[in-house]
Parts: sequence; structure tokens; C-alpha cells
Amino acid sequence: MVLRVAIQKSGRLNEDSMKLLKECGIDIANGVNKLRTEASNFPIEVYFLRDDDIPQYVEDGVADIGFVGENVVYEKNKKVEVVEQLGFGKCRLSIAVSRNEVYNDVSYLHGKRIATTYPVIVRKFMEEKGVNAEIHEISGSVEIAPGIGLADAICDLVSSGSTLFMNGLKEVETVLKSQAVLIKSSDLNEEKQRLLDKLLFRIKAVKRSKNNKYILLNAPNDKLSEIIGLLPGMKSPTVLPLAESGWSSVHSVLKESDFWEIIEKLKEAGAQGILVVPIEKMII
Ligand code: PRT
Ligand code: ZN
Repeated sequence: MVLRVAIQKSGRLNEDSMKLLKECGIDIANGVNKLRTEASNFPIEVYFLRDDDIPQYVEDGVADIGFVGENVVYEKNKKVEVVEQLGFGKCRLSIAVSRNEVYNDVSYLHGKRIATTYPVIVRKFMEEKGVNAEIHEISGSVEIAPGIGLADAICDLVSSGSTLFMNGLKEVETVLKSQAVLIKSSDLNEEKQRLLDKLLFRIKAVKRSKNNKYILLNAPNDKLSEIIGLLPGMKSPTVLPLAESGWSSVHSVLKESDFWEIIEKLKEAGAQGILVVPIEKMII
């Protein structure tokens, strides 16, 4: 029994998907020009597909799970379950209009033509907002539609915003925030579910290690309780005596997002020789 995993063959999600499997300790032969490959050390088979086809393959049970953007999952609207956010491929699906337009709120879009490759998501958004817009489905180069008079607005994926900028457009509404997710078929048998749980355990450990840092610092003993109070740690910080009397070494784990703020406070409280190191895997 193997778990069949669908990932993007080439494109923005391919490299990060392969990297995540590798970080989970799964060795996969590089799939260039291959449709399918197996791992040597985990019961997994990888299918390389176009991202748009992944939800369908998972719904049909041709693949058991898939790595794909949330934007594609919601647009295709197949019977699949989103199991875990993967933390890469982050972008947003946004509405943009010509930079010269005066845009106050979504009512601007009443009676306007919106070009997009995401008609399902856009239609739902317009319904929720009570806006009656005309949705033009096109298959690519959405950003040029207003310039050539094909539409008044567009709805497309944005990450840095430079594509919109270069085409004289401005972002006015965020329809969806998206990232790569793991989806699964709704009827996995018990054995495949067990393999998925094993993979998920590893994925979560990898994700956690990326969001956390290991910190070591030296603290004068009279400041120890104040410094320990600033550190969250997994349970509580480890405190070891230094060879120099009156000093201790404190070890703990910090969330990447709290990092700079806590470091500043630690310094103010008298911590010295602060070392911050990446965590390879984090199991809790
Ligand atoms: O061949 P296949 O069909 O598999 O690939 P594809 O060409 O349809 O998809 P691909 O590889 O472009 O994107 C795959 C997934 O990556 C998307 O479904 C998103 O989930 C995610 N992703 C993240 C992005 C972006 N960021 C992104 N910036 N997908 C596309 N873009 C495009 C966007 O469409 C626009 O043209 O990049 C441009 C905007 O980028 P900025 O940086 O200029 O704002
Ligand atoms: Zn695609």
C-alpha cells in the first residue's frame, strides 16, 4: 500500500513541494520529465500534474492527497478536504482597477466588467457583497484586459504587486488570501489515513521548526527571574550554571514572530552573549 501524492509538475509550487517532502526525510528521485516517481524510504508515490488538475485527481481517488494553492481548491470546488496549510506559495486573489480611477468601495463594481481566470470565486464574492458585475472568464494575461478595453477591472493573483504596477493598475479589494495546502480525498481507507497521519506528523514538525528559533544567553543570577519571565519556552527555560560564579546560561525556544521584541527586552534586562540558532525539527 502506498500513499499517492499529487504535486505541481512545474511552476511556483513545484520546488517548495519537493523541498517539504525532502525536509520530511522522504527521498524522491527528481521528477523532471517524469509523470510519476516513488520514494525510496517512505511508502509514497508522487504524481507530477498541472496544478489545475490536482483537485479533480484527488476527488476521483486517482491521487490520495495533493499539494495545491487554496485559490485552485476553491475555484475548482471539488469534493476534497483541506487538511493542512503548508506555509508556502502565499499570495492573494485581488480585484484591481486602473490607477486613475476613483475607487471608494465595492459598489464601484456595479455593472462593470471584471476579467478573471477565477470566475467561481469572483462570482461568489460579488454575490456576498450584493454587487451585480459582469464576469468575463479569460485564460491568461488578465492584467492587460483593462488596457485593451476588454474589462473595467480584473481579479488576479498578486504577490509583490509589481505586475499590477507595471500595467497601470491598483489593488482595491482582497477576495481571498491563499497559500499552498494539503488536500485529501474524502474516502481514504484506514491504512492510507495512517500513512497520511505519519506524513502530517512530519510536516507539522518541519513547519514548527521554521516558525521557532532556539535561543541561548548568559544572565547574571540576580536578573535570572526577570529574564526567565520574558521567555516562553516549550515547558520552561533550561538554566545551567556558568563556570564564572554569579552567572547562568539560559536556553529556550522563541517564536520567530515575537523574536525581535523579546530580544530587545532581554538585552534591557541584562542578558548577554545572546545566540539564536535555527531548529532542524521540532517535535512536541
Ligand atoms: O502549469 P500549471 O497550470 O501547473 O501552473 P500555473 O501557471 O497555473 O501556476 P503557477 O505556477 O503560476 O502558480 C501556482 C500557484 O502558485 C498558484 O495557484 C498560487 O497558489 C501560487 N502563487 C503564489 C502564485 C503567485 N504567488 C503569483 N504571484 N501564482 C501566480 N502568481 C502570478 C499572478 O498570476 C500574476 O501574474 O504572478 C503575477 C503577480 O505577481 P506579482 O509578484 O507581480 O504581484
Ligand atoms: Zn495552472
